[in-house]
Amino acid sequence: MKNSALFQNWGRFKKGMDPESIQLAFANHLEYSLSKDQYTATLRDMYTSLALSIRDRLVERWIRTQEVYYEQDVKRVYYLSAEYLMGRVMTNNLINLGMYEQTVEAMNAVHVDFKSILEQEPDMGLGNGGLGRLAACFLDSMATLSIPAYGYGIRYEFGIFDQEIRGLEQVECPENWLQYGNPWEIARPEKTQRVRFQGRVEHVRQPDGSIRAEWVDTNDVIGVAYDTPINGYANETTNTLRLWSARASKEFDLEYFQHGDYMKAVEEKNRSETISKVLYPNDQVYQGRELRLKQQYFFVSCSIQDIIRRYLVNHDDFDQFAAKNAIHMNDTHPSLAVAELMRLLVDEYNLAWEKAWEITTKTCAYTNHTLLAEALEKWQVSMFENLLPRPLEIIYEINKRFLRQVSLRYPENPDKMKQLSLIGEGEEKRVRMAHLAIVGSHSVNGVAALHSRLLMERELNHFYQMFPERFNNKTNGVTPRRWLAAANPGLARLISSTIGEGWVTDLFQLEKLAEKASNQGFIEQWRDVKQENKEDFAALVRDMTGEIINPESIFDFQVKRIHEYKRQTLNILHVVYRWLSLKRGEARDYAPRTFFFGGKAAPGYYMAKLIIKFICHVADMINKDPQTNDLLKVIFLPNYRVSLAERIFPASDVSEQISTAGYEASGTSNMKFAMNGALTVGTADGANVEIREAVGDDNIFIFGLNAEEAAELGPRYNARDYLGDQVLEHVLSHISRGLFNPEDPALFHPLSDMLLGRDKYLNLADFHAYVQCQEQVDALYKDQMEWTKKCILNVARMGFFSSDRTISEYNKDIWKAEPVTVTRGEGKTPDA
Ligand code: NBG
Repeated sequence: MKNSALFQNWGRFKKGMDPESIQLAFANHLEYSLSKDQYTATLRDMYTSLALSIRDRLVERWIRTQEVYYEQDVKRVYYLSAEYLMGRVMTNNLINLGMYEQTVEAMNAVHVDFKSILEQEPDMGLGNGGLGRLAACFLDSMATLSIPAYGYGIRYEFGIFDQEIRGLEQVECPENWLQYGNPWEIARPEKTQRVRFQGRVEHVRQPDGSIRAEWVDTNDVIGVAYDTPINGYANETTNTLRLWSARASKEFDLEYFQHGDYMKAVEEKNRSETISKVLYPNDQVYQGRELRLKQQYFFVSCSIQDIIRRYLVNHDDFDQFAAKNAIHMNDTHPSLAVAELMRLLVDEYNLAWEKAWEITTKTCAYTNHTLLAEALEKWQVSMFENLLPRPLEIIYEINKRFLRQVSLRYPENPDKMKQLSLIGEGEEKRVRMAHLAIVGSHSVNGVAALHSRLLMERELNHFYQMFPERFNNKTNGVTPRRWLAAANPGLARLISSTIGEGWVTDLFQLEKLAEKASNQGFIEQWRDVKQENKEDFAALVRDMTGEIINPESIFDFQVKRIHEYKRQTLNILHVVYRWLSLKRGEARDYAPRTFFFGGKAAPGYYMAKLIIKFICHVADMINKDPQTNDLLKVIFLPNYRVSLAERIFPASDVSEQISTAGYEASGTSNMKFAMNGALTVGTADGANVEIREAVGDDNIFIFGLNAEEAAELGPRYNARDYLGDQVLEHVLSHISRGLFNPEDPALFHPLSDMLLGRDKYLNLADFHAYVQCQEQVDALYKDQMEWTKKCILNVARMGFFSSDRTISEYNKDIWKAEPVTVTRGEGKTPDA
């Protein structure tokens, strides 16, 4: 309801961005929002007050942005993702608002240490790894490119667990990020959606003779919206990340109350609220748990209902739906969106099936993020029957019609039906979520050129033949605001003072650095920045682990989830190899190097946890060896997460990207490292291939089998073919005989068994090439001028890997939404 009187003062309280206004706002929130004074205010209170002050400034832009979207009835992009790995948001918000310097000044003026305020913010860790972080980078780019966009997801009460290393192994601790409240979000208890589960379906004949499905006797859960503003860089656009939190529905409780069972009612309430309790900590492993399926349907159903509600504000029929909405599925986790949109259009809004199907396929698009078979979601039909009977019927109907199309297309090939069906007929019937996503979408993309090609040629070839026009590639990117401007202020300053600030929104401008790559003065400045970052990082490592490391050594990192295909094993084998070579006094020209590892293992992934344990045992032994200490150290960095990553990339010299070719869909840390001036040691996998094309063969270390060779070797791989090197044999026998753990010599047996047995990831096949490559790294590092020149060229050629480029491509090819410039007219009322 419009109420002009209410808004007559609209705009009179506009928030200033100067240090004095920030200081006032800060003091105001400390006193009036938190009720604290100079004696009682803690650092956390100061963080909260500052966050609220910044949020006020976001809110002005946010309200205006949403008004403009309604006024202009724009086409909206909806990004559906089960994960958002946002990390901390304060610095990013300040940089995008253009008030970072002013805030530092404001805090200095009141003698508050700004850095320690930043440290108060917990990471918003609502994701596992690359997939969730990509979603976060995309939100930043969509807002920066002024695309009317919304992120939809789940407000997990517990995000990814905190990892501690105790007794040289991983221990998982719950991460309670909401413990002290979340000043960035705004709860919308009035914005709720009802989600149905269980029950049964009645097919009721209507007066006009048609049959209508009614999903009845359901157990409902309520989704409550929590909104976080996402602002663009140097513009007024402020989009929304809407996360759903589960709340018990009244009716659901009442049933039990009526039977007088108060305790049961409360228990049931708790049960429905567990839906948004915790993020599943598996990265790329499908684990068919019912609660996970509930999470997926819960957030998809809330989101699709919300999308329709918003559309109907400006429309009274669905004719414009596909023209006004793009729904993007980040992997198959939200692929029930296809069935849910169909269900709502057909059951709730009475559209004919054909019409609804046309709208659905024109609206939906799907990104595949993996080539690992074990990551593919295939939900048991029996689980669907119980939990989601009506969506299951819809899926069957989609399949029936689709298979008719298949048999028309391939009348003489009945196998095609089996291969393409949405229902897999194994020992147990299962819904193949990727098939649902592909059939229900007008676009299917992979996340790097190689990955997309392999999808078309191999994993999804049957679908590619059926729908070639749907398939495309969108190589991943990362946001330069967070990963360069915010994370590496020293380098950002040097770059801006050399080529101006345009690179922040047009990363291709970094190319202008190339002509400076051989300039001695510039090289020295560059090295100074890197050295300072490394010294800062060494201090952090000392605080975190107690280890003293040499800041002059090569800082070599492999940080990512622990996975066999990512081959942390290959890296640690080489470390042990290097150590043994040094012990044997072999005259290898090693440069001093610190090997850092970091990453979480899924709690149920035995081999991944064993790999962490092994790395920690090796580190424990090697770091105590005075004979080799000045040349070699190994550090396992506990609790790798976004905020730690922000410290790592700026301090890095070498980036390890060594997955078995053909398994890493893209990788994105490879881009963040290169953007911060590290040189890549990597296989020809994922986006490494495109990084090589961009920076040139001379500026990257690519080694080992390519994807075709690895696939070809796989079936006839025999690890023992690659022994024959004495040192390597020693390495392996030390592992199996327990050199690193004399108290329990069999501990790492499974690891050496894997490496010498049917190792799917071909560690030993790439080992020698890897060792050679690492020796080239040492040699180059000794020539600091040459080394730094290559670092500069890497940064200069990272333009392509900005998520702004990626998002522009998504928008041009898939979403086709018009960017909208938002301006804040002074003193304008919302209905003006
Ligand atoms: C991951 C891939 C990475 C890729 C990110 C983002 C999943 C399922 N996939 O290679 O393994 O960079 O997605 O696209 O997490």
